[in-house]
Amino acid sequence: MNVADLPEGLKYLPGYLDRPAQESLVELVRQAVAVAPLYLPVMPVTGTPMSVRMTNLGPLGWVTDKERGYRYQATHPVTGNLWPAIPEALLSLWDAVANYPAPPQACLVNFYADDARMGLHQDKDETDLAAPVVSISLGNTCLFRVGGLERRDPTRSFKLTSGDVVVLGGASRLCFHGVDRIYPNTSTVLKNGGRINLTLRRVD
Ligand code: MD3
Ligand code: FE
Repeated sequence: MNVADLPEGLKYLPGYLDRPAQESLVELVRQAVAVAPLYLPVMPVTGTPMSVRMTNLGPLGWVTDKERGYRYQATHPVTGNLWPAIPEALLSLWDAVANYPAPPQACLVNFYADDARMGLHQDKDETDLAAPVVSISLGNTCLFRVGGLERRDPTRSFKLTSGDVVVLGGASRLCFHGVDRIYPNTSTVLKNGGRINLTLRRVD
């Protein structure tokens, strides 16, 4: 994969977080999941479950269900409680890489078991599309795929490893993307395997 082939506005920062920084983020995620448990999101209309489990941090969280579909809301769909705050370490990471004058409003936490994947999709449930999405990978390596603005556009694949950060700004913000597979036993950051992806977002 040649970095010159990446979409305009996609900034790939391999190894941005060192091992201690990765470990402390994992601990913060553990603490958050203890009060805002991972849940299994389902597709709108059909109710088909996804394979990635999710929770959120921050004033707004991305949720989906059969009846009401994809949306952002202030409360956890199972507990009904407000989402936990976005930790300071993630707010300062955003400040360092996002080049955006306001803080993130949502941090979506995706947990991939080693057999989970995420189909090709666009992130367009946010009103503020001028703000980038910042993605942080922890745990096992994944094969990530990014295409263009149309589903049929050609795609490029690259691996995201623990500690990598990707900033999706500019034209890349609306590119189709997905996670084709997780490579088991490629990291020791998560004791029981799998992969965590954190995405920091502006919503409105
Ligand atoms: C490219 N997550 O949560 S992160 C998602 O690894 C999502 O869990 C994947 O796609 C994951 O919506 C990919 C990298 C990413 C995030 C947002 C993007 C890539 C993106 C938005 C536009 C283009
Ligand atoms: Fe996405």
